Amino acid sequence: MRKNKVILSSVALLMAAGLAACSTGGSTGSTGSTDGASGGDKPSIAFIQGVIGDNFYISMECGVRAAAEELGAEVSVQGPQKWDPALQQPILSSVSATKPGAILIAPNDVSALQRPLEEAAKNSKIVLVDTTVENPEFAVSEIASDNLGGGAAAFEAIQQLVPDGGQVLVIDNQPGISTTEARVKGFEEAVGKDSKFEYIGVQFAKNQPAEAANIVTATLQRYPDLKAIFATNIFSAEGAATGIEQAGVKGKVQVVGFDAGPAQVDALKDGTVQAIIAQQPYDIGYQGVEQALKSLKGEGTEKKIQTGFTIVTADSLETDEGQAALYASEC
Ligand code: T6T
Repeated sequence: MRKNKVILSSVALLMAAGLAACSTGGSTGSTGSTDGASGGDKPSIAFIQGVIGDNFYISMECGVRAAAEELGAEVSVQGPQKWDPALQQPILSSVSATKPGAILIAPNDVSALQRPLEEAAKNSKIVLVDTTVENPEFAVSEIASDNLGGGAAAFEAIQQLVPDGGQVLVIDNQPGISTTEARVKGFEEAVGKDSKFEYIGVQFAKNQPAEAANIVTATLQRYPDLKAIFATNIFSAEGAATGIEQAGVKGKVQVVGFDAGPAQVDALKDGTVQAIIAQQPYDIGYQGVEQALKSLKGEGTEKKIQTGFTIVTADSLETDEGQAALYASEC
């Protein structure tokens, strides 16, 4: 597997990271075995995504499947249709009822999934991948990007894109998500230290691109001098790009988005978005399986693993490193 590393880069700098080739086929939805702790000869691992159809979790699934194939585990993959704890919770309950050896999960909410996960931990080893909960002490491992650092890096990118400063907006998913809240916090701490910038606040698009596009339109009416937007995940960034396009302010308002799905890449190519922050979902998934298997063998696990990110711009997009950092659409 590829080595995990933290990369705090400037917009101009792009370092190696990203997505290695995925191993086996299979899209999101329920696949593979969920038949108890043994999974036949191999241990069974259930991966519950934050939401299906999100290239970040598709890439993570590729890492999960590759590790399972290399290290010997049966895998099932499923997730909610929408980012919604009320939809994810029943999936967790039904998966837990089958008593898989381990569950890898990206919880949709820091508090709503706390108790259900504590219950599930009575049947299975729990590895938190990407997001976490308020008190993750039941988990054998937590693996996530440096989200706080990623938020700060997003602001550094904006500083370089808008050296004279001005008004900046953040578009987030919704409150209660550990990852994107940390990105917002990292961004807010950084913007608060630069008096050239006026932070006009965070708005929530609920993982809906159309909502994010509306936020851009409404914000531009109120703040016609808006200089930059930080969009904290795939769907906020996708919608921010649409809003910029619709308002005819491409290149006038700079956009930095988290994640590197195909829509972000298209937006980078056409100049609607100036920089994207690619996480390492493949590595998170791969390492999630490694930690789960260690725990099932009674070996010690790493309680917390932090993975890095790569800032990709139009200039670095076509480099090998830029291409390697992009998310997968299938394994
Ligand atoms: O940004 C990722 C993930 O890290 C976050 O927790 C939720 O949104 C994504 O899946 C991207 O859509």
